[in-house]
Amino acid sequence: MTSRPRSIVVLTGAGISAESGIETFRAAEGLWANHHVEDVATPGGFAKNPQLVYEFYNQRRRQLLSSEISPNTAHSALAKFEHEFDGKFLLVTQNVDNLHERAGSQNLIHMHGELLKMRCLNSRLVFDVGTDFDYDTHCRCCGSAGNLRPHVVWFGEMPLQMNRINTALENCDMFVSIGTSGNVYPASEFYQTAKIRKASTVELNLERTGSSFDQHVCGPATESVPQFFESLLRS
Ligand code: BJW
Repeated sequence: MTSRPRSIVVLTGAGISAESGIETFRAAEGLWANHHVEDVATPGGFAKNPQLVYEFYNQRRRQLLSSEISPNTAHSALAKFEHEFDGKFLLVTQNVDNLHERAGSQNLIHMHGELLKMRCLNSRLVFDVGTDFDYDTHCRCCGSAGNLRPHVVWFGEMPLQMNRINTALENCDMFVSIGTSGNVYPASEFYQTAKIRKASTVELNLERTGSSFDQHVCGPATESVPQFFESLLRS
């Protein structure tokens, strides 16, 4: 049994949404299985072939909005924990889906952006989007076509709200990483930032990754996440 912390930061990755039917990135049949990463996840790829990138995200947005996809028990367990916990709680997700908010999570940062948002390249204004869009779509602020891009963070770009995330990491006494391979900086270093202030660090993942957390729990998120957070509430 883990003793109850006063301030918790949780990081989630694609693994938490896998059992909702959304593919992870690096699995053999994952989101990048039929693409070169540099073609669909870099500013250079977008500049070279915007239509390919628009279609990649349009297809994922259509899937997210379909009736097949809904939050699972891991998303719900985090929302329940946040609601019942009497300390500080910040949920940072690398995922661009909206399953955490649909499950009821509130104090949430999408550090790699959101699939249901687009951004104007001129004004940097961000808009909600629930349909396909592409090079020919006219922007709501400047009225021109060719100015809209997915509001996501690609390689070489700065993740969102890093100041807020770092402050929370530096002041937490528990850091929990769920369903992420730990391949992508800066999220891959969050556990080390938390450790500097002696926070306990926990990994919940299907399999153990290379990072050295204080505690590793292996198993599907729909089992490990409800069990871990229920036990924390009872501690
Ligand atoms: C389960 C499960 C189940 C499965 N239950 N678990 C050399 C050159 C150029 C750049 C760099 C370089 N070296 C380092 C960099 C930096 C670079 C980087 O990290 N590159 C590495 C590839 C080397 N990072 C960046 O460029 C970042 N920006 C940056 O560094 O800015 C500078 C800066 C920042 C901060 C301070 C100061 C300076 C930006 C990174 C942006 C990443 N963007 C993407 C795409 C987002 C849009 C989209 O969705 O398409 O984000 S890439 C992709 O990877 C996506 C994910 O959020 C991210 C992480 O993936 P995740 O979630 O870990 O998924 P998987 O598939 O890898 O793993 C799934 C895990 O789940 C596995 O472990 C499974 O076991 C597990 N799992 N089923 C539990 N049921």
